[in-house]
Amino acid sequence: MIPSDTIAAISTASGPAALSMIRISGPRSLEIADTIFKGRLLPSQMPSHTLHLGKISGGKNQSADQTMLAVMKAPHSFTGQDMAEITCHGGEAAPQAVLQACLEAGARQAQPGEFTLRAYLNGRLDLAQAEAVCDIINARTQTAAQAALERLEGGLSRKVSEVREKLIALLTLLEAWVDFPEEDIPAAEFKQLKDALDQASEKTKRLLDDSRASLILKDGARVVIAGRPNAGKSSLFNMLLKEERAIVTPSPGTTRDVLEGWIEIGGIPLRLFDTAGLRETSDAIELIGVERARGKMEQADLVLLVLDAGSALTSEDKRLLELTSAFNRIVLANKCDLPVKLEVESDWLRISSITEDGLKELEKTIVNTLTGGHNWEAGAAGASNNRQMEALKQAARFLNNASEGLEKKSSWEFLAQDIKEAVNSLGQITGQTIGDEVLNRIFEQFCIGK
Ligand SMILES: Nc1nc2c(ncn2[C@@H]2O[C@H](COP(=O)(O)OP(=O)(O)OP(=O)(O)O)[C@@H](O)[C@H]2O)c(=O)[nH]1
Ligand SMILES: [Mg+2]
Repeated sequence: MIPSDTIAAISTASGPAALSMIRISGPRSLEIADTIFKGRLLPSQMPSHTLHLGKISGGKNQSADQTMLAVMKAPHSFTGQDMAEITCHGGEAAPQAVLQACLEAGARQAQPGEFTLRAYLNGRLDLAQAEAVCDIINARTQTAAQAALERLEGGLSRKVSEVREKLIALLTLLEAWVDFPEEDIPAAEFKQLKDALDQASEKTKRLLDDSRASLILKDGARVVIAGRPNAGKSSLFNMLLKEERAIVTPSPGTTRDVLEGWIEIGGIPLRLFDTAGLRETSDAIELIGVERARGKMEQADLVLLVLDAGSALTSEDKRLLELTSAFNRIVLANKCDLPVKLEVESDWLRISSITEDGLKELEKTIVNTLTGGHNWEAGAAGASNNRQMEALKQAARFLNNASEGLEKKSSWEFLAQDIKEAVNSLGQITGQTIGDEVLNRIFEQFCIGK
């Protein structure tokens, strides 16, 4: 299972930088390092987890760079194999020369995510932890990085394994009953089974609830600014982005395409979308914009519905209020710096996209609406991608089937089958029950050198 060749890759991003790092992992790591590193000691003689100054020389004995080399011996390394990490000068030339020296000495260029894959195959990390490595690298806010770190340290895995192990214990209990199919289960055992199933369902549902936070922290909350033309959507977009990104003019129908920008509010990454003003139109280009705006609203985690406080509600506003009532939304009475003619309802927010009045209140309301008032900084270790989410949903479905089966006194075999399926689904999250194809697909998304 664990590859026996030795891989190397530049683990740092390319471009001008003070330093860069090249990583080597595999049984021949130290032998390769011995060939290319010229210092006081040979890497194979260095104690594990020590750092040494020396030069790397390439195939023609040309100096590649002055470097620091760290040795991590198996099994106490990230991958669980012998590893060397060479820190050289940054930029393009030096790291490429060091990598080239590694390859010429017998290492193979690593595929994306191959170091983490080896860590997983060696049992250093489970699959949910391996995915968290990627999430830390891609985190846009400190809170998101913190949540990913919690998953890397086993926060999600522990919760999933706890439910899974209880279910496995339940299966053992059930299997004893399979041998006596005719007998009724005694009341005490029935209650034990029912309680255990209820608890497993409850914990799985809680994990699904926590997943909303994890997913939003990882991928950003999709916040769509919508409203009729000229309400001030693009002005609000620019105000939240703190830059003049969208074109603002006094003529209705200015914005045609959907504009996107990232912001952070209260540690939550937000993907903010400015959209075309929603109205009936015969203009072919505007119509496409209106269709796109509607599409974006359908996928939103939150809609900011902008009304123009300078005029009374129009029929278009009324339609939009009705249309968005089913969404997670905040209604904004914009242009409150002007004389207000709109009847502002108590749960609407008064803002001005010109004077920035109401901005702080709006930011607070956005965070509260998205988090439901919970403190996400405390960390919610739920599923953080669709794969984990689907596995949790599947487990919840099988647990539900099992509970119903128990009530209906289905045969033990059926009951056991549902519980086994739930155990398998949960195992997909941590990787116990997953095929090579899925595994490869997951690690392909990693960057090279990770
Ligand atoms: N006084 C005042 N004017 C505003 C405010 N917000 C926007 N405006 C003005 O209203 C006009 C329209 O603003 P936009 O931000 O382009 O409106 P929009 O909703 O994006 O319009 P479309 O893209 O056409 O749908 C511009 O002249 C803005 O300067 C505000 O809070 N106060
Ligand atoms: Mg606009």
